[in-house]
Amino acid sequence: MNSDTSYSLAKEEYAAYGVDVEAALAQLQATPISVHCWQGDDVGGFENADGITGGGIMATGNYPGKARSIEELQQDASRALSLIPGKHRFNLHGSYLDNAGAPVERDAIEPKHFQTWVDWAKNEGIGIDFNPTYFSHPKAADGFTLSHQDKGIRDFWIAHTHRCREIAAFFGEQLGSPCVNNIWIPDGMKDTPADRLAPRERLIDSLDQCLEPAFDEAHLLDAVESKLFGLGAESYTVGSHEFYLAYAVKNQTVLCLDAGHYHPTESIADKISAVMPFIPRLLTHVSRGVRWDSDHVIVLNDDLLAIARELVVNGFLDRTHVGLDFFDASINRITAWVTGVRNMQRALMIALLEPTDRLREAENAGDYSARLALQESIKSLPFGAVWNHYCEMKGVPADGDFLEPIQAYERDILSSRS
Ligand code: RNT
Ligand code: ZN
Repeated sequence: MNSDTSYSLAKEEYAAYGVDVEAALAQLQATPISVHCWQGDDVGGFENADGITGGGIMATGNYPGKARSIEELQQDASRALSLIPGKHRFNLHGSYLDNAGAPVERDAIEPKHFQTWVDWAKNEGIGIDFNPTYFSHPKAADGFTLSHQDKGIRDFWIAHTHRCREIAAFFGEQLGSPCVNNIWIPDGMKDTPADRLAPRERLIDSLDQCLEPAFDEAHLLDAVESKLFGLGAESYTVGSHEFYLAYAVKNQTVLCLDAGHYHPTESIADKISAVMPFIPRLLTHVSRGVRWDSDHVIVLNDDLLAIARELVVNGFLDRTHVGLDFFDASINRITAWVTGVRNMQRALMIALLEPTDRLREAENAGDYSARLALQESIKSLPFGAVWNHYCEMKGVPADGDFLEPIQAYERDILSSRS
């Protein structure tokens, strides 16, 4: 059966459930995924040659071929984007600057150090998102940044945040689409603190100063991201979930929910409808936690389907920035990107194809048996035929066909990198 026939039959099957497949695909097409740069070089950045990470995040594995320069990272990202249907965004960190070989301190970085990224993004026709980098730095080495006891160190990181907000606004203005600048700090303690409050009070004060200069929302949106624990910060995290939830509600910033930053049986899927009535916008860091790691490549599992469903069926997509956050250095990094981004899109598409009205009708009628039967029946619907049709429409390989071009790229390009 050719793919046109599979697609036509699939459309009929969905129509029988009252689902308009073409409308679903139009919405999928209008939903960019913010693709994180750091999967391409194991969170190393380009401040210096070492690219050593610290601050509780660590990529594990030594698969050959990682990007060693901005040029290589752009080349790899372009290759990945060419195998993903639709137009997306690229999510950079402060440490991915172009310093032309002369180190620039983090409190002195400027838009000009990111001109090469603007040029590349314009060429790709995509927007950029941003993050200050509060890790992998001598002034973060004792585990504290914006909540540090030392005012000098806090001021340094506040200045870094100001520079990053200026850079983010520059991206937003240059690329004609608001840039989300996401604040995540590693601050925390390995063992039981004597004082849990003082660092949090200092963090509130620092954040207030960081966010003090106002920018045009058409250029810059500020986000804050919590965490549960990190490597070496197992007992206490200053910027916990409750802390940032309260901060975002009070200050009406974007709230970032990272799927890997909660207790293992907690899912961010259930948090979405709880926080959205109180915050203006949501940023997701869709990730996959596995035991102590919070950053495995996302797979099409129940957790991912549940997150996508909550964004879609509640009509939250227009207030959500769908970002990803994973980094696996043990496999081909382009395969990691392409598989992860496509999985996010597949999950969104499956949610967009859900006959939600029928599920709600059953629920509102108190008929939970019908709800269960329907929830389970729709799992057999032919979403694969719709997805492969979408890929064809967008001129990218169907599932099963995207690995070969990545293997060719590895042979031709990646294998010559030491
Ligand atoms: C770390 C946070 C943060 C980072 C990136 C690199 O635990 O999830 O989002 O992964 O900024
Ligand atoms: Zn994250």
